[in-house]
Amino acid sequence: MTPPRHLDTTASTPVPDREPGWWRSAVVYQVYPRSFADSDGDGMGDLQGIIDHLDHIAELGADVVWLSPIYRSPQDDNGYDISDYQDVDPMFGTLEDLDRLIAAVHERGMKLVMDLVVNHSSDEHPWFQESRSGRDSAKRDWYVWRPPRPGHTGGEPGAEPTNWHSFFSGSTWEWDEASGEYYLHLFSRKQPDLNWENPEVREAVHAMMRWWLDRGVDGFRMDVINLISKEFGPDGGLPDGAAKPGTRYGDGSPFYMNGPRNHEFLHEMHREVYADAAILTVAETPGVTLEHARLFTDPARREVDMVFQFEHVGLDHGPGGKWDLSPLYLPDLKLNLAAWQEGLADGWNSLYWNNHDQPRVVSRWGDDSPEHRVASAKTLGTVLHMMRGTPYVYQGEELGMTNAGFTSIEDYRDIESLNHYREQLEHGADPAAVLAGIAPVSRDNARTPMQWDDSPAAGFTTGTPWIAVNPNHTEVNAAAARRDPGSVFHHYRRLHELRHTHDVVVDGSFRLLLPEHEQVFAYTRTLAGSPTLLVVANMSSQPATVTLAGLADQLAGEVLLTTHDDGAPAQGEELTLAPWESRVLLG
Ligand code: TEU
Repeated sequence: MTPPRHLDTTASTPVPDREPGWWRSAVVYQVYPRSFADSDGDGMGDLQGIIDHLDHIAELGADVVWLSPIYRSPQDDNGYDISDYQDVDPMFGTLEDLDRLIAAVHERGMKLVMDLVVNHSSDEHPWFQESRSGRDSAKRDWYVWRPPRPGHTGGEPGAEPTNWHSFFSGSTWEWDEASGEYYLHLFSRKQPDLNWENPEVREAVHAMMRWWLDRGVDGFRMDVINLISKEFGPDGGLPDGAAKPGTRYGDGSPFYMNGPRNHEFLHEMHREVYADAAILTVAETPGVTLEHARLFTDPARREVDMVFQFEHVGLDHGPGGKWDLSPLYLPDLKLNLAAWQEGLADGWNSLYWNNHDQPRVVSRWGDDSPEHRVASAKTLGTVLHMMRGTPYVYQGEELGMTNAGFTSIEDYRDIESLNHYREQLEHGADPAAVLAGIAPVSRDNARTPMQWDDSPAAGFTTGTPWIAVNPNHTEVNAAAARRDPGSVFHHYRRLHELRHTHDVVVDGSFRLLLPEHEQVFAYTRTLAGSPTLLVVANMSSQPATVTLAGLADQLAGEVLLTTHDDGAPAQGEELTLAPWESRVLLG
């Protein structure tokens, strides 16, 4: 048995001990501060709001709180554009509030992980301000500055040093008239990329990270950390990417994703910052391959503990990419997740459906109709949480919160959605069609306020929320879920309990069953000295019948968790499941 997760809170030190590998049996809860809870009525979540609601997270049985950025920021990308890495933005509170939050998290036996956003800073960071002051600035080389394309005049379309398309639309290059060069920004023009080739940049980042560890934080979630090493040519040049159909841009990702010095930079960070700290490090790595993930997470290489991979959340992207969602084909999802389970069998996975960048999973791959919302949210939770790896729960996922249902561009706040809309309209696209593409996938689906109760602003604020509250908060809210033993909340709580009490959930090896089945997701977890864990889940809104050869004992085994108390008993190796019914069995 793994030891109890929650430490004795009466112990004299509120700082939890950190045993090496403690995160293997941990569940992480992600808080998106601006949308979690507002304590002062300005319509924006804040640190005191988080402190006020920590018991919700503790009751859910989470071990770790990951805070999306609360640093000083112009908020061009909701805090992923940082102008001071060592201060709290006044809209969220003060450093003292953060110290109180860290203490309050520790008092509850939990740990705190900070977001680390160092692929880029804000253009309002003093480092960048100094860098842009002139070509001879001492910090010029802290960012990526390049002259216009030969034969072109700076600032004119086509003069950009490369044809790369930004994650947030438009070029990745911004012309700086005053100093006569372009700077690189893979995201918005207010998020200039730091130049990791420069050792001073790396040392400044390491020093900042050490400062946070001294302040008591227990880990880092490293934003797009596999984009930090760009593939510069011998002369410092960067190549054009393959043309992106329908745009005047190219795909630069082969020249900045999992780049040549990426592993070296993370190994160096490990050595300089956390070699002896036993913190949790999770690298956010869009476009990561299994091969690179193995390298990032191999303990012997001393880089990071785990990565967020993106393959599974790209499976429903159509030919037009993320704005062109198509229905998920379940066997694709099963095979993909199984490949990661098996591929990282000697390493470690992170497990997630949701975060602040993804649409709500119950709307995306579940069924958010009144009839099936609760069961599908529970079943999605079950198939994810019974896999091997560290599960991440995004605020509101434990309530089965749904997509926003926005119908007007005025409702949206996210820079990615708004820039995409503008770029498409500039190209003559039909506004209604662009909106229809944005609605199911916009990051704002995840960012509507946390639904605490059925009051007008869902208990999120007494003021006007910065983004609209989902009207379904009258039904879908934490107060109601906590009262109802059949709620998604209590189901997630039990999933976390299973991880904390059954070694097979933490360490068992994974085997996918019925890979081709288009409705049912089934797998086993096996561990020497433990009965076999069997997960069978109907991932559809129709009943499903399966035959699980050789698993009659497990099908008749102990029911650890189910979505339907009235489920039909198995007949030998055959089982019929109601829509969105799932069972976790031990036998
Ligand atoms: O996201 C990186 C990322 O690649 C995507 O998930 C991104 O959000 C976008 O949707 C791609 O289409 C991280 C953060 O999680 C995100 O919130 C930031 O906007 C981004 O980095 C830049 O810091």
